[in-house]
Parts: sequence; C-alpha cells; structure tokens
Amino acid sequence: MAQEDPSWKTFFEENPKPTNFDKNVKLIQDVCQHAAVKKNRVALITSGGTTVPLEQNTVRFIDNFSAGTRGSASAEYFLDAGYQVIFLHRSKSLEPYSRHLVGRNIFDMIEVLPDHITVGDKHQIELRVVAEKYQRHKCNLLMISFNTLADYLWLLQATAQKMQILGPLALLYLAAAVSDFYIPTSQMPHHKIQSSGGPLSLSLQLVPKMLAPLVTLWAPNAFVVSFKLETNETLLETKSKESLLKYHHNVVIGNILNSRKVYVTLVDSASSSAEEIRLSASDLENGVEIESKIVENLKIRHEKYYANHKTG
Ligand code: 9Z3
Repeated sequence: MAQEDPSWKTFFEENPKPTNFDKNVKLIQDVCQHAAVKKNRVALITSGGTTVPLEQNTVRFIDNFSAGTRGSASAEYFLDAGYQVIFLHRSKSLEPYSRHLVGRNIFDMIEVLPDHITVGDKHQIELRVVAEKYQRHKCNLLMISFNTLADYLWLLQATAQKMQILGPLALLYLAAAVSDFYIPTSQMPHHKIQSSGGPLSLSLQLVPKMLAPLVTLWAPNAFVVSFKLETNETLLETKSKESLLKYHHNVVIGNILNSRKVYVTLVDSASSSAEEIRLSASDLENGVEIESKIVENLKIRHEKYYANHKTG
C-alpha cells in the first residue's frame, strides 16, 4: 500500500507560496553560495509573529505575540560577531538598526536650514553610532519579510535548504513566534465573514511540526537553535528538554513572556541542567541587552560544533 505523505508535505501542497518567493529564494541562494566559497558563517534569524488568516480575502487574522526585539537585536550582535545574517521577519516588526529609532519622530531630530537639512545637535551622537554600524554591516545583511504562517514556512524551508551548502557554517536561530494552529486554505471562506451569520465558532487545525524535517532533511548539518516560550515558569525546563529530545537539534532557549528581556535558559543535549543567562542590576544600568550575552554564548557553542564537525 502506498505510504501517505507526512503532514508537513501536505501543508506545502495545500498552501500556496508567497508572492516574490522565487525572487527572494534567489537572493538567499546568492548569499549562501558566496558565503560557502569564502567559508563565512551565516545566521538565519527568524523574528516576529506569524498571522493566521480567517478569510482568503483577508480582513481578519489571528496573530502571534512578538515585537521582533529578540530577533532584530540578535541580528546586530551576530553581525558584530562576524556572521552574515539572513533576517526573516514579520513585515513591519522591529528591524536591526532602525529599531533604535522606533517611537521617535524623525522630524524632531532634524533641522531644516535654508539650503539643506541636517541632524540636530542633540541627536548627532546617537544617530552617528547607529548609522555607522548600519553602514559597516549592511552588505552582510539580507532582509526578507513574511506576514502569514504559510509565507513564513515556505521561506523557512527554502532558506534552510539553500543553507545546506554551508554545512556546519550555518546557524539557524528560530526566534519568530510561530502559530501552532491554522485554517487550511481549502477550509477558509473566500470572502469576509459576515456578522449577520451570528456568533463565530472557529475550528483550527494543528500546524505540522516543521523542526523535524528542518533538522533531518532541509539543513542536516546546520547548528540549530530554537526558542521555547512559556508563561508558566515551572514548565519551562521540562518543555525545553522535551523539544530537544524530540527534534535532536543543538540548543533550546527557554524564556518566560514577562521576564524575556532579563532572563533566559539554555539547554543542550550534553548537559543535564539548564544554563542561565540573567542580566544584573549593573547590566541594566549600562543598557546591556540580553541578546548580546545570548549571541556571545552561541558563538562559542557554534565554534565548538564547527570544530567537531571538521574533525569528526
Ligand atoms: C520566542 O520565544 C522569542 O524569544 C519571543 C521574543 C517571541 C518571546 P520579542 O520579539 O519576543 O522580543 O517581543 N520565540 C519563540 C516562540 C515560539 O513560537 N515558540 C514555539 C513554542 O514555544 C515553538 S518552539 O512552542
């Protein structure tokens, strides 16, 4: 009897590719091929929340919580650490470098003079610091955006597959907040759901776990880091360990919604207890971001992984 396709394959058969998919995949391929020749490390960073549309002509959707701080800040630190970065992010969520200006009004930062405009004296230093960093690193940063869960999964699959050429030089840092539930396109109404139909009951399907094919088929030699988000602290370590046992990837970073900016735990298959990263009072006073410490920690782990791969 013929075997049924695994559920992750069915997902891609049932949900169409995003617009500009081929163009974006070509950009990703160019980065990977170029880096492979030069033996550069490449980090795929996923960031922001996915949407799950309720209608094909989408008026309403379900969203996953994430501002994109973790991903965009981490992208800057990976660039500082010498990585090339593919930043796969939710459209309009925070982006590396420009995140420092979010919530500010650009017109309050500039001075309009008779024949040109310039940055006001008060803002010269802070803008120079960010602009210089951006100028230094922009040629190593490829930004690709998504909106829906299906957009995200198509782009994740394609990027991981293109990164295969990099072997252990590839690092995947899966910080995006990805929905566990969705409505298959075939079960979604074409037009806007009418309130005249009365109260709305929704039935959502489970999203197939994509970490399984990612680790075994799409990028089998890459260093893979996933994030586990919980709101109940007592579940965090168990859930992180369960994920590692199930998918056999390299590191699970656990975080709690309310403390995610100051505290995370890291578990890997070699250690029995979790390693903690916690910002101290002096870190907070000095504006240290937890992502700088996460990336520093992962850089060392990735170096070891790469060295073992070469000899092993
Ligand atoms: C995270 O846990 C991220 O650290 C946050 C970052 C989404 C909390 P912000 O963007 O927040 O800085 O506002 N991402 C992974 C979330 C996720 O969907 N995990 C799944 C799970 O926990 C898959 S492993 O089950």
